[in-house]
Amino acid sequence: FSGDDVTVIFVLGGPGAGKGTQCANLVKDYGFTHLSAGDLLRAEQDRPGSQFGELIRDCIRNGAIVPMEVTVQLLENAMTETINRSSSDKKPGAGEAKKAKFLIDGFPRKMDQALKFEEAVCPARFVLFYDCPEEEMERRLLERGKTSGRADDNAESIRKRFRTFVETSMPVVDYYAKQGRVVKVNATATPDNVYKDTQRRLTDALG
Ligand code: UP5
Ligand code: MG
Repeated sequence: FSGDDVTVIFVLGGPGAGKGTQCANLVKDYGFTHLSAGDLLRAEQDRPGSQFGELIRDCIRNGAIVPMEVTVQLLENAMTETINRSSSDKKPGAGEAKKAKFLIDGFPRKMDQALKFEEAVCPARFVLFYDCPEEEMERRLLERGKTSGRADDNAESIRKRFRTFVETSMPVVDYYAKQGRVVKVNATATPDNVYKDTQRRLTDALG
């Protein structure tokens, strides 16, 4: 893909910062397609016949990062499917299909993934970064863990996820920040207020 065909925004933030919650709002109001790398990995893990099921399960439980080849391929497939679906939906004579807009949530979490994706798939417009203190994220995840069924919503996995985020994923945010390509939103307020802030910041950034 090229930046002329598609718009990609990376949505980053610590575990439980509210990436998925805010992406759902943006889909509703702005017609983005939301691709959560974590959701795609969980679906691949459960797909009968997947050769990556065990690997993904181990990584997720340990808050470790799945080798990027797997994740980049899943994202690229999902983007292609979305684009093909929207062009086959198009009625003859309806004019050019609207440019596809993707929120890529929870990716890239490691420098090599960022470089690989931008080289092999598509450059990103910018990073939407949700900034939230650990104790608030922990509170949210433990609460969600009561009902989510997610294998990584337990105290031990959460601790590992936080560690991976600080050591491996924050450097990605810092890399984009140095290039002036980060839109930072404080994620501690209520979901509604975080969304209002997101809308304001996004309107500025998209021009
Ligand atoms: N909530 C949300 N916003 C709130 C607010 N403002 N106030 C109060 N509560 C709020 O929200 C989390 C919970 O908090 C929910 O209960 C929500 O209602 C509440 P959510 O919107 O789900 O936050 P999100 O940031 O999406 O949290 P998530 O748990 O999905 O973050 P992670 O980044 O940990 O999870 P992800 O699914 O992206 O990745 C999981 C694992 O997959 C990784 O640890 C890794 O092992 C693997 N992975 C890779 O290996 N590679 C990748 O590229 C991606 C993932
Ligand atoms: Mg999420």
